[in-house]
Amino acid sequence: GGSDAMKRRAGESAAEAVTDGDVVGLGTGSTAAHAIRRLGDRVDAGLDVRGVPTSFASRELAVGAGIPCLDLSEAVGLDGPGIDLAIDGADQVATGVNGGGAPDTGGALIKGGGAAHAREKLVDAAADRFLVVADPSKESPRLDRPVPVEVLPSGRTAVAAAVREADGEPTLRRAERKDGPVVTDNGNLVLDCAFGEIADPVALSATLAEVPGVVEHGLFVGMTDEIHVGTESGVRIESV
Ligand code: DER
Repeated sequence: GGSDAMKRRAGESAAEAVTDGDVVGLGTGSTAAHAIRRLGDRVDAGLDVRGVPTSFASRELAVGAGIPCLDLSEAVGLDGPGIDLAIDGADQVATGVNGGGAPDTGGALIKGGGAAHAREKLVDAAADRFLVVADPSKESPRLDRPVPVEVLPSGRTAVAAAVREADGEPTLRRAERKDGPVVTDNGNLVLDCAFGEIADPVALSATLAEVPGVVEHGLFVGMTDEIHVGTESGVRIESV
């Protein structure tokens, strides 16, 4: 959804938040791609920055844009420089505060449309600040899109059964330009799990995380620091 102009405004807005010497997590998807391209322009203009890509695709874009890259294992850990901020897109952003005592879900995300959410979550969580870039079509009072779940191939049917136990409906993600299922950068498969409206993303996140065979799920809860929403007229920046 959302026009490319709005995605571009969001991505470029987040790229402006990067300061000299930063290590930046580079998200995956078409909105984050705008941030990567803008960062490339800023590198050409003399910005000193290093990128930590979240996928094969984002690394390809970063290298093409002239952004020096670090592997996550070089950036975080004892002698690494750390990650100052991460810029990443989302499939859905919760804007509502759940009434009725359910936990506040503001800033909770569904990610994984690009099947990159395992390394995205690693990088986005390791960053001191996590900036989400989106167009208004991604915003919703409650999360209600299917949750992508990366699974070990041999565990796909066991995980599917556990998802059904949790009142979800799992669908193996089929590839388009390849026969058979989508295979992630990590060599795993993806189940898109429909739960309808998700009243308590924190609880569902914990439930999915403990299912054996789940490599990573696309609920990002309690991680968002800022949301840059590209609009028709400009950018709306929300602090979470
Ligand atoms: O896979 C992801 O989580 C991406 O961030 C992605 O789903 C968002 O994609 P888009 O920016 O191309 O809409």
